[in-house]
Amino acid sequence: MSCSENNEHSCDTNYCAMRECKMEDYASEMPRWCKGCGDHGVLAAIQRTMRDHFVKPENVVAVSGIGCSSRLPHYLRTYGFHGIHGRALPIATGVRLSRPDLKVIVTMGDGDCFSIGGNHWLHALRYNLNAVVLVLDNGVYALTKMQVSPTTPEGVKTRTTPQGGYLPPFNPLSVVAGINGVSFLAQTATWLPEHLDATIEKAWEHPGLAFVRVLQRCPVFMPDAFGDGGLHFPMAFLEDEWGIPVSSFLRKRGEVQAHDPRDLIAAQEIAAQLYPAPMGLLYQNTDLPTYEEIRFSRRQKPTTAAFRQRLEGVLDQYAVGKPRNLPEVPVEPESGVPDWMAHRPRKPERAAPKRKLHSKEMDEQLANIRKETQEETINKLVNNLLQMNP
Ligand SMILES: Cc1ncc(C[n+]2csc(CCOP(=O)(O)OP(=O)(O)O)c2C)c(N)n1
Ligand code: SF4
Ligand SMILES: [Mg+2]
Repeated sequence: MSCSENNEHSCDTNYCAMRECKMEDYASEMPRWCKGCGDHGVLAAIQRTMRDHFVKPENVVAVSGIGCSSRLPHYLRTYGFHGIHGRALPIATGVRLSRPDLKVIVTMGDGDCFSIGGNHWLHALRYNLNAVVLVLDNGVYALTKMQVSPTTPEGVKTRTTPQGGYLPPFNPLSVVAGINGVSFLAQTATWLPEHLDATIEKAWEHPGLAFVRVLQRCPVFMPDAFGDGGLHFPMAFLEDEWGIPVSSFLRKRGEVQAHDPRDLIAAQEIAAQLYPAPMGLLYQNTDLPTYEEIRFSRRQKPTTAAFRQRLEGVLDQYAVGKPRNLPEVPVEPESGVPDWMAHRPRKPERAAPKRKLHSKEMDEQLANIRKETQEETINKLVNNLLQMNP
């Protein structure tokens, strides 16, 4: 069969693996995000990374929870799973374990990941699943129209904190850097397209769970979270030959801080630094095994026949009619009482209440018991003696 893309090889699929994809090949419907929303930039950065890495859309699954940010899989022309609030990571784990041949990219919001999905987040990090995990952190619950989130800056008014948030914001970088098993931690921002692109590209290439916190502008519900949409936000760009390149443009936007991303202790110190916000690669360890590698190396993959047999067994339990291994369908007895009712265990008969004994009666009964016991014991002893000396 000739190639559907007119490439110079024979190809028997409509999706030629050697075809070249353009940006529009990764785009589906028109995004419904607001004008100026940082989510647009993240979508474009993912699409650019896929194009530059010659990734075919059919080899990717985008998974999300619920929120503005979680609408991303709708706009990316790959396989997608718009999950439920906070549960993107368990879904992604299932996808990876059943289809390790597919690349998984997860997008979540700050509420989605750090709040309702917090528990899943911690354990996914520990598992070191092979996936790109982007948290689009705008410091607010945006989809539900401005409730306080774990990363809302202190004192900022929201619909659930009309007098301003009471607590200092949660620091996700410190949490990630403190978990054993973490293999990749980076921070970038939607108002720095070139840094965002380079960070997503680095995360895409990482063999393990690449956790990226993307500071995301939400001009509608949190316009001041990052110093006028990032314009006056204090940043420190981490520089190293293993890290994210710091261009001359970025040098003008903030400080430059030397940091070796292979040094976990240094990464933990930097993660705790709130201002200037560390931007770039905080930590990377490419030697850690992924969860899939551990799982598949210790488990024997069932053969197709064994798998089918197991599946048939499960399906049989739900078979209509006269399934195997299930009791016969009960027949109506003549009395008209359904069999299942007739054989229903009855309530146990209530025992007749014990009569209270007077003390004299009780003494007599005790004396009888003693007498019987004594006689029994004497009989036993006599029998034993007889056996010993017949
Ligand atoms: C189980 C559950 N709880 C709550 C909600 C309501 N809800 C939908 S989106 C959302 C918050 C979204 O905020 P975030 O995760 O920060 O995403 P953003 O919209 O800011 O991108 C909430 C609370 C829900 N859909 N499901
Ligand atoms: S409400 Fe905010 S986060 Fe949601 S689409 Fe609009 S700008 Fe983006
Ligand atoms: Mg949010």
